[in-house]
Amino acid sequence: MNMAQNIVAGLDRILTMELVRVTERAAVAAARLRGRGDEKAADQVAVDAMREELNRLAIKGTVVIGEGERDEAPMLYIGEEVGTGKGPAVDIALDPLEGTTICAKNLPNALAVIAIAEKGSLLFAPDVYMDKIAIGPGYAEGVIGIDASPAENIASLARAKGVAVSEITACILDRPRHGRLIEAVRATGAAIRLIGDGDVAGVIHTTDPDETGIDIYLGTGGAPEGVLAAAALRCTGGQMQGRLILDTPEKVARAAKMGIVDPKRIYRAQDMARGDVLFAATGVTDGNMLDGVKFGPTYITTHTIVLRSSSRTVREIKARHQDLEKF
Ligand code: VTB
Repeated sequence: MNMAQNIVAGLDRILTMELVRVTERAAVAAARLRGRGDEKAADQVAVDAMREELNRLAIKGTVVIGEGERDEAPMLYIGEEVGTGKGPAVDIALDPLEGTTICAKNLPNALAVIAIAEKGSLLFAPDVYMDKIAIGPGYAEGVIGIDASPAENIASLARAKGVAVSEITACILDRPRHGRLIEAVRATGAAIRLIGDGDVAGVIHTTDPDETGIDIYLGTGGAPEGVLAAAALRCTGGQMQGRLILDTPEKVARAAKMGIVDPKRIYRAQDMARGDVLFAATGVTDGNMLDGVKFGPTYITTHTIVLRSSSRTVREIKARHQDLEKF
């Protein structure tokens, strides 16, 4: 096969497999610290492992969504150049351990996550909250909207799905700020899956309701996590809308510095992650879609989902690692 065939649209598809190694490595590192009550340590080992593996890739990568600003995060900070430097220029959004608390408590759905896109294609999101709404694929555009009430969105989704409202399940982060949202959803008769953390997984779960039991994601969570979730939805199909919560002049100014001119803008998934996008997530703890890392007597198993937007391919990779030196 020549290179021209290999680079069909946008990113080189070879990178798909490379990304799997990156999230596998971070997930194994974090999994060793599952249930130890030490969020920081679990995050740190995941960051170290992901960075080491990422730096082996033949890319000229820039971290766009990372561990934080340069002064607060020594590794995988926003703006850090990663990869060998010899390869395509790409933007990277990552979270080596999405759900540090989940991992520390050994609860479901902690993930190691990465998304990669052509240079300039990922939203440069400040670390503020984002109001989010998402549903899976197969629905007409406009079935849900961020400015409609929870009752309207749930009724509209139920109609489109052809079920009673009582058969819809919404996923919401369990936070005091969601008190009114939770009340409004409960008043419709729909069910709620309350999650402690991990709204990247929460959004992704809407893409496979038969497997996960989740039809819609609602509520506010981190904006960086919003971009990661949008990257996944670009690959699986589905609809998402997000709006940054810039409720102080300081946040508006911070966002403006990152190039955000309209603080009230509603971003769809395709606005947050444009062009060809690759996305990979490996389970750290057991979850609704992915199994967590398992440590066997002589091997380690990992479960990864890897997605590519230009072909809409969804791959699940269960790996048995027998050379444990690499971890
Ligand atoms: C979510 C969730 C993350 O932050 O984005 C959440 O996905 C939002 O922030 O796992 P609050 O915790 O302040 O509500 C996490 O819980 C942690 O990064």
